[in-house]
Amino acid sequence: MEVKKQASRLVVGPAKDLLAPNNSQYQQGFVVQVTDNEGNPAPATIVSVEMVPVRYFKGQYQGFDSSGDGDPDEWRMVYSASCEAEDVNHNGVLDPGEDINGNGTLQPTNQATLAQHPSETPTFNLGTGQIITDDSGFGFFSVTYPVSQAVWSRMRITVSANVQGTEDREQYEFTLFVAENDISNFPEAPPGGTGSPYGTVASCSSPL
Ligand SMILES: [Ca+2]
Ligand SMILES: [Ca+2]
Ligand SMILES: [Ca+2]
Repeated sequence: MEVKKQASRLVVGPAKDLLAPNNSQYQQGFVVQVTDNEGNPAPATIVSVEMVPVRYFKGQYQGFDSSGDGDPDEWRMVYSASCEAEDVNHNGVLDPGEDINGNGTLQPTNQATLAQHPSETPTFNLGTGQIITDDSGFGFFSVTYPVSQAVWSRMRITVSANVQGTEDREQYEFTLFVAENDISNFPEAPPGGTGSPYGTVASCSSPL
């Protein structure tokens, strides 16, 4: 009788809280976990990590009355447009036909970068773009970005690993997180100000 084997699993997602290493940046920790065909941890597995922007958003934060007393007390973002990232071939260069909003540069500006996790190991090797998992099949990395990019850019992380001869890939898409306590002090300005760095007009073909 043939025993049906479980496929190996590669899982990636955000870990714990959003960090603010300084006033101008956020840092979000991520964890990957690799499991082999029998459902056991896959230690010493090389996991490649890549990240590309997939969308950017236009719009602005507006004061919102969450307590119901008639006065605004927190900021909520109101999107006017959701636009496909202009760098469709993901090479980081503005190619003919990519400049949809006609401003001469790529949007989003792709200021989010992969980095080592600030405290957890094993972590991301900046030189190779890889993590080697620990005995439990875990590995860690982080994404750092200017606070002004939070909520206005959407990224896609792709992790891949070769487990027992099979190439596994997993993706995680997320809009850059904003710290809750940075938008709950209305009228103190939200990170980066009230407007999207990509404009407020409800059209992806305008830079305004
Ligand atoms: Ca209120
Ligand atoms: Ca390009
Ligand atoms: Ca552009």
